[in-house]
Amino acid sequence: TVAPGRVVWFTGLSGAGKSTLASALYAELQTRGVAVELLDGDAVRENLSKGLGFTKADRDTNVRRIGFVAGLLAKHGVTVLVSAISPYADTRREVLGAFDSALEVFVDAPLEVVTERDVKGLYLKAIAGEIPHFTGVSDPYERPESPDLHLRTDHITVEDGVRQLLDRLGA
Ligand code: GGZ
Repeated sequence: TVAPGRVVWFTGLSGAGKSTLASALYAELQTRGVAVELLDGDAVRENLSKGLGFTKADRDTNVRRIGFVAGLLAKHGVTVLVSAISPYADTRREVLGAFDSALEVFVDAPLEVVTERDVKGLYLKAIAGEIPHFTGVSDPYERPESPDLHLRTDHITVEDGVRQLLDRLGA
């Protein structure tokens, strides 16, 4: 039984596997009858945060908006899965700190690995200088110092990750 109203916040580089893990956990929780919602970076930027860019100010605005919506849902007992790079430690601390028991999940794969995967071809463009402020290439990613869960996605499978997440949630 997953305690109601938990927030699970996936942070990490583009291509590290945040969305993959979050949607796999989402599916698993749904089959268990848990009220769960997914706030995914891509969908959020197309809707809630349309028009925002990738400066620190815009990323912070994005992350705070996600935190606000997560709070509304969690208040009603919904388990909220957030998938967003959320690269700045101070902003994560501020937003996650507002919850009683948010889990910070560091979805971690080395830059060489995500560059190699380059699912969307963004790293190639960023390295060529075609995308300014690209996280990990031309923009910072501040690694969590003490995440609740640290998943090395170059070493574990999605199933392993989901198992560890369910463990952490007490499910
Ligand atoms: C990082 C970028 C950028 C730049 C576009 N830097 O892997 P994706 O493609 O599908 O997810 C990334 C997404 C980042 O949005 P977030 O809302 O997660 O970022 S933040 O939490 O920092 O606000 C990536 C794509 O947008 N993308 N330009 N410059 N990622």
